[in-house]
Amino acid sequence: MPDATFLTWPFFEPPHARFAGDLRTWAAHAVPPLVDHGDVDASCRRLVRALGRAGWLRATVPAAYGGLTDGFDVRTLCLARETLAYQDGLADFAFAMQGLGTGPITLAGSDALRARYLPPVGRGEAIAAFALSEPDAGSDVAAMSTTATPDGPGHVRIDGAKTWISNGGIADHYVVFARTGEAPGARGLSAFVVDADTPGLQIAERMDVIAPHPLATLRFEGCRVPVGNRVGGPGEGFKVAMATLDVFRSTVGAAALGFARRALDEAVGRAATRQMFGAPLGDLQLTQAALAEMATAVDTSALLVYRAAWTKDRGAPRVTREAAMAKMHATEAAQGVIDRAVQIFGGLGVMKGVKVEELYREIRALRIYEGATEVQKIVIARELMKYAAEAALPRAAE
Ligand code: COS
Repeated sequence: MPDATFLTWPFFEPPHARFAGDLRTWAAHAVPPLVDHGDVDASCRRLVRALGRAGWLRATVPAAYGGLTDGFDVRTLCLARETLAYQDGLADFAFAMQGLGTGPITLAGSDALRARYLPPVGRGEAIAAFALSEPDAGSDVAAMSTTATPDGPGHVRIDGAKTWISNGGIADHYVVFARTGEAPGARGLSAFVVDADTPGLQIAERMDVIAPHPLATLRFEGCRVPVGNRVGGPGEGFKVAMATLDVFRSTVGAAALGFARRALDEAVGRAATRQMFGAPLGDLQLTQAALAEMATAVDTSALLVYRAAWTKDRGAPRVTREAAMAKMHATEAAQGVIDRAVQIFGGLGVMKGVKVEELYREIRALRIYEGATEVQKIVIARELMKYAAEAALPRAAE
């Protein structure tokens, strides 16, 4: 049973603790039979359906469209991801992508788009995806080259490619970001919802990665989409993407936290039972030092993740700095915690089928996707510099 004492922290309200406790109980018995890491497409479809039927996906859409709370409750999203990641990476993935894939619609979509796309996603009857990255524009979003150009009355045509798209190949719809050219760079992008069966949208390639999940490159060739499918105003795509990432970056940190907490628990269990030099491994001071540092890393991640989530839930319009810190720290710290857990397991730690081996593969991509650690550093530093300019901090004499 994972440590749940953090739920008494002042960041949370009673419904949060209930949500986390109930989800933990559900996930422990419902998730294992649904997951086959050798068939990630079928597993994710099963997981989305089950998460929807059990009501957990209601956390990914607003109450007006069948959801749990008025807007995003970021603490609930983070608790869900942490709890599901503790159980299984694919369960976390299936949950998270429903929220990220419709996040732009929730935050900036028209009532018509919300009414059409959000309820089935919240019930687990449709699968969502977020298509931002391109072969030559991952971290540098403003450099994207996919275009959406006017094509007859009331339509645009989308041409280009998107890559590293989670749920690519199994999604029912994608929020696609494209250059519409209102202005150069970041100010000339717009977002559109594209149904998966729209002519001109093809899955160009399925991608296999060290912790497999549905992932693909998409190709758009003359893909006609009604202008009414635009999410937000013309030229507002970059802001829509960034506002969505402001919400979901904290949740990536939460998933990393779930992996790290699981690795810590596995390591403590191993240290308590594995005999070495005539005593449990945990009697060795080097093991104790490792466990102490791992536990501290887990708690610092939790503090940053739930600080960011709480700040957003309290109504802060932007949590760019807090979310970037949470994502950066929690993913980097989790990598270290899991690595040490593998070390404590010794040879067993790198054997397929052993949980820490799975965690070792699962954590790696989180330091890269939704803004690599290096991007988070840029984001945090820019926020500091902005603050320095606005607050007129004391400057050294020139
Ligand atoms: N929320 C709302 N608006 C935001 C925002 C946010 N978090 N961040 C930036 N904006 C706005 C800015 O205020 C600016 O608006 P104005 O044009 O009105 O001034 C506009 O968006 C452009 O911002 P900026 O000049 O900072 O754009 P850059 O191209 O320099 O941004 C970074 C660079 C690195 C910050 C950005 O490209 C980024 O976050 N990249 C990582 C993307 C990512 O996570 N990719 C992974 C794919 S998702 S799985």
